[in-house]
Amino acid sequence: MSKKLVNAIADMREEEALKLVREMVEGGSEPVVIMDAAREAMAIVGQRYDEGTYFLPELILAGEMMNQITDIVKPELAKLPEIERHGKVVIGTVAGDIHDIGKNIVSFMLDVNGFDVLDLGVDVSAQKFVEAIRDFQPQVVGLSGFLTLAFDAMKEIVEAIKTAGLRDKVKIMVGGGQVNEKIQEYAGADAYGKDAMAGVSLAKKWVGVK
Ligand code: B12
Repeated sequence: MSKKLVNAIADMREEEALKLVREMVEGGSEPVVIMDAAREAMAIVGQRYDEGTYFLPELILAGEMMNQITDIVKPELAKLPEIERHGKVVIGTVAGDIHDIGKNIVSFMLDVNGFDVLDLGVDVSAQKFVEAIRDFQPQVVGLSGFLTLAFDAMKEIVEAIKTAGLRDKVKIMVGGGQVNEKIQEYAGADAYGKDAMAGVSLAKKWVGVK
């Protein structure tokens, strides 16, 4: 069933993909399994775009499918046995960048792994991050970005957090498409996470949970 879902999303068969997700939910599949299939499909979509077989309309449709799948799966989380909450995370796609598929997966995985997540959405300014840290008081901040110009935005956000006197209150992780350890260093963040599970591991480590 997972493989079928991966193919349906990757091949842009929207109705079939959503039907499969509903069937998987009804059949008791774990939300994480469904989201993992969706993530695998998105990687294929990305490849096809890079190879020149897919263009912007396919990417937009893929983004919409991801959002619809998340909407179907999210309510299922509430039905899971209550898990211990470990801490709080503020996350967002940085200013100038609207790619949110990867960030949404990270948000989702943090949530199912016991974190209260405040997702600020896309194109989030340094000011918004600073305000959210003051109000929500997270232990962890996640900055997502897929464009090259996101690297400077990440640096500006970390600087603004420093200027606001909040830098020692939070650990900051960065991730997304072309982000790597070098960008993490450039931005002045604490760590780089290559995927959603890496983000979960970092957050757990920082709040002292195994
Ligand atoms: C889908 C997509 C889009 C969709 C986005 C839909 C959406 N709702 O997000 C749309 C069509 C809107 C889009 C628009 C654009 N895009 Co685009 N897009 C892509 C594409 C194909 C896939 C990105 C994606 O979502 N991948 C799927 C996810 C799941 O990927 P992932 O990396 O595995 O995600 C994991 C990690 O990154 C990590 N992660 C992510 N965030 C975080 C955060 C933290 C804290 C942690 C720990 C981990 C983490 O966890 C994720 C889950 O495991 C990439 C190409 C590619 N192959 O990557 C181009 C790409 C990113 N886009 C690109 C460009 C240029 C654009 C546009 C400027 C195009 C245009 N001319 O308008 C606009 C940007 C507008 C803007 N201001 O942002 C370029 C960027 C080039 C660059 N160097 O800057 C790319 C690389 C394509 C290319 N090869 O040229 N795009």
